[in-house]
Amino acid sequence: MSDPGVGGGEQVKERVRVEKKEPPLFKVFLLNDDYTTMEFVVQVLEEIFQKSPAEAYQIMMHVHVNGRGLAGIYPWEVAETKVDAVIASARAAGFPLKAVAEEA
Ligand code: TYC
Repeated sequence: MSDPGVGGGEQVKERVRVEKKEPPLFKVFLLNDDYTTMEFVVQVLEEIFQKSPAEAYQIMMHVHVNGRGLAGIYPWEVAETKVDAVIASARAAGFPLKAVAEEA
């Protein structure tokens, strides 16, 4: 490799890339179980994930039938906070509801 050096007529790259990298996103899924009530899952989707009542019901039924369902997509810190909020709220109410975050 030749050294571009100074002078000598060769162009020296003066600017560093300023490309902005988007932070990675994480999908938060709710998992089905046999004990958490449907009403509680709908409430969690409305209160923690800001879903409308209709959307919350639809997502809850999807989880109930398919085993898991997407509650939202967020940067890591937000996704982690949502998962913790679901677990804390469920445990306080005596339900085993689980949520997990996976890189989108
Ligand atoms: N399967 C639960 C029931 O029949 C309802 C439920 C739905 C639980 C979604 C968890 O993430 C869940 N009561």
